[in-house]
Amino acid sequence: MTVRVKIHSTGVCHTDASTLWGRDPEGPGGLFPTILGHEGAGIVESIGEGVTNVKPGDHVIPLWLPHCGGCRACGKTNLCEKVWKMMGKGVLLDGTSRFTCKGKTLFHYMGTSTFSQYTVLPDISVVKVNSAARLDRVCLLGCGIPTGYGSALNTAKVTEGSSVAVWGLGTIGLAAVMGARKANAKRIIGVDINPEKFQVGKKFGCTEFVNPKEHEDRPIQEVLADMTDGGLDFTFECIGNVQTMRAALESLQKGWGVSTIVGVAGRGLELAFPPFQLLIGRKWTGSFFGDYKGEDLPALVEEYLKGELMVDEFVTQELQMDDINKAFDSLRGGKG
Ligand code: CXF
Ligand code: ZN
Repeated sequence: MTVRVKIHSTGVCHTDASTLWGRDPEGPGGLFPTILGHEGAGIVESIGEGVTNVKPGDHVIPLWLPHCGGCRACGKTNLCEKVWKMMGKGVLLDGTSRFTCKGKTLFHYMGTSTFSQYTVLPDISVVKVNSAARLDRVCLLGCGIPTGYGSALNTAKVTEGSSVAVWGLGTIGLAAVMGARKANAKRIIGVDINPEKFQVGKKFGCTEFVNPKEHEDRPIQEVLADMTDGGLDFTFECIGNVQTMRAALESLQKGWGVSTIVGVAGRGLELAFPPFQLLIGRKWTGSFFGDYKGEDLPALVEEYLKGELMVDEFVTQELQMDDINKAFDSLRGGKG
């Protein structure tokens, strides 16, 4: 049961860039030739037989992490067993590809392929959202914003009055900051080596900043421990760097601090750290799509429409499809 969607807008996520640049992380598959893109929004153009969740004309967000709703995992997580089996295979859940170019079959990407005028997806891979919302904004709810926002609200469950540090003030990190603010954290420290990010960080809720480049004489975990009476209640790694993941763990309060890995490390990289860090009760976890399911996205769209969720503020550049490579250049330069 499939749906054809006319894509209106798409964001460019760093995962698209990693795949394009030959540094595909575990997950998407890295198969070429393909149509990249997985952070889109569009309008249902037609539906196949048996489709009941959407109809032509509906505004939808494609889901790169759909779920069947019937397996063991669906009851507990957003990591559906049925979907997981097909992850990275470059085809739809039914094993087919619906794209060709000059007679040659193309691979799908993350089940969505939003860098396209039209895309075909399984019905469980689209969610209907309020048509009052701008599609060139809510496309960002297809990946980056929920990933960061949900890591703070759903995964770590940041508590009121707590202290938080976020490594990496890109889309994911800024969205984690926004989640921490929503949870009424008292202190939210942005950690980034690019001081240009501090201004924007403030807009999203950072109360302080630390630039590790200004503290090269000692480990950043010591700097943060000094600032926070021994350590933070919550830390978030939103870069995907195994060194900063370790620093984020070691910056926690002993006994109760929780560090959440949100950034995606390169394939094959491994973490090394003294297990004593865990013995003394520092806790490590990770967050995939912010622990959201597709069915949660309409509520985020409503939050946006009510002015309670920042989305417009994430947009750094708007380009036409023909100029898409400029978006990748911006990502490469740390500007987008
Ligand atoms: C990624 C995270 C790493 C696995 C594939 C999907 N998330 C979104 O870009
Ligand atoms: Zn993404």
